[in-house]
This record gives sequence, structure tokens and C-alpha cells, in this order.
Amino acid sequence: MSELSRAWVALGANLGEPRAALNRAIESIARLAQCRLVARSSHYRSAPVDAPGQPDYWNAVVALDTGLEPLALLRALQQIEQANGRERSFRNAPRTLDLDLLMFGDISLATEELTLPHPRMHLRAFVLAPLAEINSDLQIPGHGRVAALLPSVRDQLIERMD
Ligand code: PH2
Ligand code: MG
Ligand code: MG
Repeated sequence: MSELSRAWVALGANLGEPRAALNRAIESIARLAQCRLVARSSHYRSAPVDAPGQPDYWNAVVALDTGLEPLALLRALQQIEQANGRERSFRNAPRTLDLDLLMFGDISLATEELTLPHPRMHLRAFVLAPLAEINSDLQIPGHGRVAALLPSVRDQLIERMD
């Protein structure tokens, strides 16, 4: 591992045993080849955003240092989703595990498969609150500091669980 990039991943789940699924996923991420877990947030319980009538979500974020390329990391995250029973039925369907690559170093890109930074991360309390817990100074390119964005999402219901 020579060139390492700092990557940020959001975890979410609202089917099955969400809390256990998040913990399992964090363990799996920590064990990925060429990856080192740097920080993990607490669990948060949040009201579903853009997904009316669904159960509440459990959310968290992690930071890792990786020697993988962005697409290789994305594929590794998708394999962890699959191993945790993820099904893709319709957009924003309830899920046993969702792993979203939020940022990867200072890379900006927009392809069919992957957009970095994640295009909606700055609008979501369930991403910003756990990010602020582990690094409130973090800058989201094009949107500014995580801590400065939090007031704009204060109407979204979210509770820190541990
Ligand atoms: N994920 C979504 C849609 N809505 N709402 C919350 N609270 N947490 C999520 O992780 C979430 C969501 C699509 O991935
Ligand atoms: Mg998502
Ligand atoms: Mg996703």
C-alpha cells in the first residue's frame, strides 16, 4: 500500500436487524484488502428521507485509508451489501444494508456507476451528523464544512443511539 486515499462511507439499514447489520458491515470494511479503518461514528436512528412509510433507519459513517481505486472500493462495498442480503427492487426501497461511498480523497467524478462526492450527502442529516461526530472540520467539495451544513438539515429527525 503506497499511495493511500482517505475514503468516507455511509452505512444505512432499515430491514431485518439494522444495528447488527451495521456492525457486521463495519467489521467487513475493516477487513478489506488494502484498507485500514480510521474512524467510525456512533449509531444513529433517523426518520426515512425520500422514502415515505418505511421503518426508521439506522445510520453510521466510517472513514478508511485505502490503496484501492474508487471503483474497486465501490465493488467491494457492493459485495458486502450482497453478503448482507441486499436486494435491489426499486429506488429507495427499504434495505438490509446500504453502503454509499461519500467521498474519496479529493476526487470529483460523475459516471454512470459512481458520483463523487455523493451528490446528496450535504442534504442529509443522517450523513452529516455522524460525519460531524468523527470530523466536524471535514470539507465537502462544493458545499463547505460539515459542521456548517448541519443547521440546514435540523428539521430532519435523527437521534444518536450510543
Ligand atoms: N437511505 C435512503 C433513502 N432514505 N433515509 C434515512 N433516514 N437513512 C438512509 O440511510 C436513507 C434514507 C436511500 O439510500
Ligand atoms: Mg443510500
Ligand atoms: Mg446505496
